Amino acid sequence: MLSIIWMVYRIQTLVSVVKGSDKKLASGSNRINAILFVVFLVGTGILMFWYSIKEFDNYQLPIASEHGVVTDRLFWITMAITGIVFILTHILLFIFPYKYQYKETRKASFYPDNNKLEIIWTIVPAIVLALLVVSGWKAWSDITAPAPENAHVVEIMGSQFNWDIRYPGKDQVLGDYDYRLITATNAQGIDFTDKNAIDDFSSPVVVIPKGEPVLFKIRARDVLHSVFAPHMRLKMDAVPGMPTRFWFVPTKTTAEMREELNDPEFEYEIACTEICGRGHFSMRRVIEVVEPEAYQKWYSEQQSFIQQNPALADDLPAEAKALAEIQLREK
Ligand SMILES: [Cu+2]
Repeated sequence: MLSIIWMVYRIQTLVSVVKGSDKKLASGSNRINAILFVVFLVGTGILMFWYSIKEFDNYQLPIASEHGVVTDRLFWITMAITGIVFILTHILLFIFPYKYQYKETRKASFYPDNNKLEIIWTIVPAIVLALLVVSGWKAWSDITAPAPENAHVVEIMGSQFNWDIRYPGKDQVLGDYDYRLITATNAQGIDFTDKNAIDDFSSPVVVIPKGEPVLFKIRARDVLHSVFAPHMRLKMDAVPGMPTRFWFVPTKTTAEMREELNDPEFEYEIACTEICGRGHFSMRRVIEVVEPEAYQKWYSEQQSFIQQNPALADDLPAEAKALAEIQLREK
């Protein structure tokens, strides 16, 4: 097959040599190529707009946190500016090859430089980009500023392939941890010799109150993971050996969002957004946003790790063991 194509090509070349048409600067495909540029522009343009409009609701999830309004506004300002520039430059990029396709009768003019034009197209984008970067930087430093004192703390630890959730318990202080203490029952390596750890508890669902600051303390057990709660506009890497954090204020309860979306099955979720291995896709945790009173009630009803796994108290030093035993009696 290839040799036939090669033969045909050779014959064509020989024929053009005989006819003298090989002296021409452009072949017959010059015009076709020029037209294909326009076809590509229109075709991909239509595809892009069609897809963006069709999938718009999936890109633009309803916002359920205070700072989400700020990040979305920044996103759309950036999108508008870069979008307009993108569309204009691409129209020029593809229309010019068509308009200025090779013609025997036309001669290109020599136009080596224009300082004024170059200054304009350097300074204008520099100013616009500086404004975008500065406003983005300002928003980011506000969002990542230290959490308020009264923030509700939730620890989220990523591992292959799960999120382990820990709450500080009644004392509102998370106990220490150490990776060397990790066992099958103590997956998070909690150090129960620290008295702050005795009342820590775990939950299969991340329950948080509406309208109050929540601080996620994030870490990873093995590889890089990343906490992503799209409705909260929250994304933060979970890095082994380097704790990270993100605080925010949820603005709509799960029930309110269900009503708004007219979807009784709706759940807020945390997904892992760092390709962390084979089970990456399964790293999902539901976030349940409830009214503050319901949160307090739920919080006070939870059983601590020690209450759920009394064996954890066995090897503890006397002081911690005494505290653990008080808890076990309360059970
Ligand atoms: Cu992961």
